[in-house]
Amino acid sequence: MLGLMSATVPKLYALPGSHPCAAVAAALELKSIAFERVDLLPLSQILIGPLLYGGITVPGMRFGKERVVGSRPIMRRLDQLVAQPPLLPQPGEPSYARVLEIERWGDETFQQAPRHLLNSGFTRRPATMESYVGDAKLPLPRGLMRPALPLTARLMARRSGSNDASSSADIAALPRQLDRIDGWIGEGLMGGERANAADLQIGSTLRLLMTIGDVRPLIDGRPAAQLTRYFPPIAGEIPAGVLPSQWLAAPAAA
Ligand SMILES: N[C@@H](CCC(=O)N[C@@H](CS)C(=O)NCC(=O)O)C(=O)O
Repeated sequence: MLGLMSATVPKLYALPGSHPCAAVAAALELKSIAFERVDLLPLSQILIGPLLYGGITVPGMRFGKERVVGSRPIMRRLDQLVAQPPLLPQPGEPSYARVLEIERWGDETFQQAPRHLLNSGFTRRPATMESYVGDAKLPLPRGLMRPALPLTARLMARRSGSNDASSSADIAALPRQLDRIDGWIGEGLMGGERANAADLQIGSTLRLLMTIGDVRPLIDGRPAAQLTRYFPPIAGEIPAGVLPSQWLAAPAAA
């Protein structure tokens, strides 16, 4: 086990609510790897991430002196460090390349949707951002962070390229994306008894999307919604009615 290989407990650098961080945390739990989670303040990772773990986005990890940045590189490293249970099918299996490709899509494409939609919710109602902190231990008391929430929300939106156009396009694209995910579950590539890397990547995104009251009804009841079962309950809520109702007209008609 990892404890025998390294004297120091691996550290996961994260942001509260972050979905790729949740995917990595679930993989660590699945493999019974003890780790220390360090929650950063939003945007602080740009300054201190390079020093702490060698990157400017989370998740980042340190295994002793080794630093790994990004949910997919971390998943690959975890499989090297602790083989069981594996996060991917065996390389010889036909599903191997498909699961890797679904995971890549989950990281490069699907991951952006909650980012844009949360940023749209936070800029409209900055107080909702605090609900995502849950019981995370942050380096500043919440009372001190509160006055900075409106500016933080605007800066996060700018950094992610989130605006009304990107968010309404993400909602419009969601039904077809969910059809794809339901299809992969139907093919047996995802949704098994034990999560694989694609389940963790996409399930964490769905779980975060389902904290947005206006979006949740689009996912509820679909097979895709079952992928959230690999995760503990999430803190945070943007109540229904915060996002403009016209954004929901296209998916409702579909
Ligand atoms: N696709 C990358 C994305 C990482 C990413 O963008 N993480 C967000 C949090 S969910 C972040 O660090 N955002 C801050 C920023 O870009 O400044 C991964 O899965 O590791």
